[in-house]
Amino acid sequence: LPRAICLGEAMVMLAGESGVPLEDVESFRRSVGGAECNVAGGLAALGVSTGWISRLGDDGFGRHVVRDLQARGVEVGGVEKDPDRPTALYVKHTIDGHSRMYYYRSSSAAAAMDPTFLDRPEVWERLASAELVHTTGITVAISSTAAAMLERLAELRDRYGFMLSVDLNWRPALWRDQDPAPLWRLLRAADVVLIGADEALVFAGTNDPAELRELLGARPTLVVKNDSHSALVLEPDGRRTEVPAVTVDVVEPVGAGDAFAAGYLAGTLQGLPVAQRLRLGHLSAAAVLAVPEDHAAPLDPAVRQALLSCSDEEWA
Ligand code: KDG
Repeated sequence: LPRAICLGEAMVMLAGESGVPLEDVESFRRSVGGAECNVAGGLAALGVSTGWISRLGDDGFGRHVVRDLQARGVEVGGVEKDPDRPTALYVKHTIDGHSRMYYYRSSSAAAAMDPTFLDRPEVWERLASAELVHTTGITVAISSTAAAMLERLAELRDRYGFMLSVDLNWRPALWRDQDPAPLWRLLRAADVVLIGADEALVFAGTNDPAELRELLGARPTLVVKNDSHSALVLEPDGRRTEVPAVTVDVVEPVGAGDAFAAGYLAGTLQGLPVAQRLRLGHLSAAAVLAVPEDHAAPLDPAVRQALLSCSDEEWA
């Protein structure tokens, strides 16, 4: 069974030609998106045996998602097919240099996940033997039943002993006037919280790591990503490690945060020193920043190794 599990919704992503108003786009390029499945693909690409757990419609889009993830080396034995609800879709469209996401997911198969979903043997067996389980704030937002499922996931962590990782992934379009209290609870219960400095400002009113520590409590290791500049880790014992990002020509940024999470978490599972976990995060993010999709082909292992082991001066 996989060492790492990612739990959350995947969607078929349709990308319209950039620069053309959406109402004039005639054909769309299909890909797969969804924060947790992006992380699953990123972990698998870095050699971590990884499963993705979720629900999909019993439809062509669902079959495409499964095929795509399997081709990226992700284990999908914990996926449930719903005969009545569809696989979610989302449209990503870039105009005037900004990407916008339009969701078609409100009554999707994944939105129907609830706490009993974790009792399915295919699911609890995987959770019970995993070292790491990763999810995001998106899954809290997609439905109140999915939010309740994640409360249960935090309880199961105490029983099964996996490391619980949560990326804030603040998506205002999914929250509207929902109460974010369940998301705060999940973040405070996590062992690792990944958070972007810009989204932290909107969600928490601060991106100062010490203030985030006050707000999120003593438990989680905080990983604060400062976009293109740097990322830092603030451990529960107060140790702080910061590593500058690598500079790339950005084609399209969506998914880079998930790739960063995959790199950081793969480095954690592989027992790398904290600074190298951050380097691996930056390298994975850079690969996604350079493509229009939400995920990218894995970096050549020899290049990756050379970059991970170079000196701080060479890295900077
Ligand atoms: O982090 C990237 C995701 O935002 C993208 O793949 C789509 O999961 C998605 C979402 O809900 O926005």
